[in-house]
Parts: sequence; C-alpha cells; structure tokens
Amino acid sequence: MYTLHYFPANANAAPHMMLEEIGEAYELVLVDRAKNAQKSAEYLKINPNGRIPTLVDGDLVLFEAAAIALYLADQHPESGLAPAVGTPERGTFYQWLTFLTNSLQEELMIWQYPDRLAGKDAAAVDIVKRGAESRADDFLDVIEAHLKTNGPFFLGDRLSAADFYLVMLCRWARPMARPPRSRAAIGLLLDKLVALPSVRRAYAREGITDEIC
Ligand SMILES: N[C@@H](CCC(=O)N[C@@H](CS)C(=O)NCC(=O)O)C(=O)O
Repeated sequence: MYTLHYFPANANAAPHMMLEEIGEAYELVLVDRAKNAQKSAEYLKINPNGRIPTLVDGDLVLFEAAAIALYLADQHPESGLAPAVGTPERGTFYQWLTFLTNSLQEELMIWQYPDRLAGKDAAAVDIVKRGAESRADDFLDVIEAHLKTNGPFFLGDRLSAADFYLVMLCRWARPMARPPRSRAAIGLLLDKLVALPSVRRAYAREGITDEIC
C-alpha cells in the first residue's frame, strides 16, 4: 500500500489527487510543518531535503512531487494519467509536467519565500519577490496561450497528471496580483478539475474546507 507523507495543500496535493483518481488504497501520514517535523531526524531519513511530500511504496521511497506523479501514472496505466511511453503525446506530457515543476513551481516558491534567497534585507526581499511574481506571471501566460488553442486540458481532451499539478500550483498562486483564474483557459481547466470527486476528496482528506483554487 502507498503511504503519502503530507501537509495540507503542500506539494503532496498533486500526487494525492492522482491517488484518489487511481482509486488504489493508500494511507496519509501528516508531516507537521507547524512543528518543523519535515526537518526531524526521522523524516530526513526518507527525505534528505526535509521537504514534503514523500511517497513510500514497499521498499521504494520517493521524493519530488513530479517524480511521484510520474511513478503513479506509470504504475497505473489503466488510469490513463499519462500517454504511453514512446509516443509523441508522452513527449508533450513530459514537457508540460517538467515546465510546471521546474519553472512555475520554483518561481512560486521564490515568490512565497523570497527571504530564502534575499536574506533579511527588506529591499532585496522586495526585489526578489517582485521578480519571481513577474516570471511566474509570464509562465502562466504561456500555459494560458497553450490551453486556449489546445485545451481544455494540457493534452487536449485528455486528462493527465499535468492537469492535477496545475491545480496544486494555482491554489498557491491565488494571492498573486494577477491570479491564475484571471486567465480564461486556465480558469476553465480549474473548473473542470475541481468538479472531479477525486480532487475534492483529496483536499477534503487534507482538511481543506475553503475553495480549492
Ligand atoms: N521540488 C519539491 C519541493 C517540495 C517543497 O518545497 N515542499 C514544501 C511544501 S509545499 C516544503 O516541504 N517546505 C518546507 C521546507 O522547505 O522546510 C517537490 O516538488 O517535491
């Protein structure tokens, strides 16, 4: 059985939605960030970065949300959350999932925690925060342009792990000056995703009671 180490609405959310969509048994283990449990000696044994999430599947221990998402999609091909390996669609899928985790997610992290780069200097923090928001805006515009022509999902009519990943990131990005939902095609994708029982169940099980994104 899968075990997902999580904190409400953290980077576990995309793998969690996928677990619900797949319908396989899993258990959740809370990593209490309020108590800095992600840096505890015990947790560092399974995730040396001290970050959330981690997935345990028997002897396999995986960190990085996108890697977990890819692994789950591959373990359950019948769920159709990724195109078949070796197809052009798989290439497009890799592109968008990588873009989400490597570009948009990283920029959102810097926007949320600018002091990790800028230190205690308030002016530097402000510059880093504004720069990261501007870059995240540009990345969201690229996604919007893609979805407008090729949507409603990243892979057209076909739902994939990338769509769940975008929901997770868009929840974090809600406080941006231009929230993701201010873009029509992203808003449409989000509407379709938050209507899925799997998405609602995942956030509910994490204790999220407000609007998902
Ligand atoms: N690239 C990593 C990022 C994980 C990450 O930064 N998680 C955040 C929560 S969303 C975290 O654990 N933060 C706690 C910390 O950095 O101490 C992933 O996608 O798994």
